[in-house]
Amino acid sequence: DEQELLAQFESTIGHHDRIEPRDWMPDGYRRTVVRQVAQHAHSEIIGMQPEGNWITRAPSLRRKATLLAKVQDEAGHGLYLYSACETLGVSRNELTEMLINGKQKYSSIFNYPTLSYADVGVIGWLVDGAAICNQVPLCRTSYGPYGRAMIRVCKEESFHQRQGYELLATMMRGTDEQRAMVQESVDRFWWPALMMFGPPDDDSPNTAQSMAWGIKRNTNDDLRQRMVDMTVPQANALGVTLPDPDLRWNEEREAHDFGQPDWDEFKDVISGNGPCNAQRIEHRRRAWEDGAWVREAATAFAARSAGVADQ
Ligand code: FAQ
Repeated sequence: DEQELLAQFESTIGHHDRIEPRDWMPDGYRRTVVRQVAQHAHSEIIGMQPEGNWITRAPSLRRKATLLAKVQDEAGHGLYLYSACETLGVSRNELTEMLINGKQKYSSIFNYPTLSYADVGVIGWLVDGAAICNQVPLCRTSYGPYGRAMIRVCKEESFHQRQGYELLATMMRGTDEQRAMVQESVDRFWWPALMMFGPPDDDSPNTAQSMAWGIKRNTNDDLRQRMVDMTVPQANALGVTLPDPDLRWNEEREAHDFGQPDWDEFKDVISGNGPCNAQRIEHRRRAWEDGAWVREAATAFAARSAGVADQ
């Protein structure tokens, strides 16, 4: 009965074992995993747009090939994550509809424009850097298909992060104008990158329950702190300044003190009013509509092939 199933579920969670698709789970657990994994998948897919904007304008063949590969990886991550979500009984079509209708979210960071080529490097360095901080612990998330997807995704994100850092290191060895481009981009992306970890812990409605269920392994503020501590030495090595006058090493805590992002701006962006929200969704809607004939043809072909197999 239900009581027994719940006890079994809680024992699995208590032992840090995985919940698998056919296991019994509380409705709230299922809803929360679907919400988080769907948002994650949507972020990968929408996240192709800001960098995709620079593919035709990459400064060399090598940079173009690298950027193409990275953006393709993001499509792959999105597809794994949609598959992980489908194990919980929602289809990719339904998920895409919920993205386009605004019923599900995607990461705030992809609602900012990419204004210069340095943004490609800064997204790799800071945005993929933040993604790694957030996702490495998710390899141990309690939902099996999500955790296993994260293992491969994290390996690819590490390549993306190095790619961004190497691009910036090259620009920083270039002209004064190139160094200024990098700094200007860091100034625009630093605070939005810190917002990726979500609202402060005392304003995060989902953290306590998601941690109790082992869906999240760390709080938002904990991971944000890790990101700052990881990034400061890299910024020094690059020779860029992080735009935070309150940023300093705290001997006692053995961690950096830092300022707060503008949380009103964050709320605006996640309610659909960021600089590029409308453009991102419009682009996705158009791609979805333009692809309808491919889905129809694939479905018709699959049905015909199945018919042939039956004969
Ligand atoms: N953006 O109670 P919490 C990538 C929402 S990396 C938008 O703290 P939770 C790789 C939250 O959903 C980016 N919304 O929520 C890449 C909730 O709203 P809801 C993707 C946000 O879930 C790199 C409300 O605020 N990574 O794509 C954000 O416990 C380069 C209250 O917040 C992931 O998705 C935000 N930043 O914690 C691709 C990682 N923060 O749903 C291309 C997995 C919060 O109740 C290029 N996700 N909200 O309406 C997570 O770890 C968690 O879901 C958090 C949020 C930490 C994002």
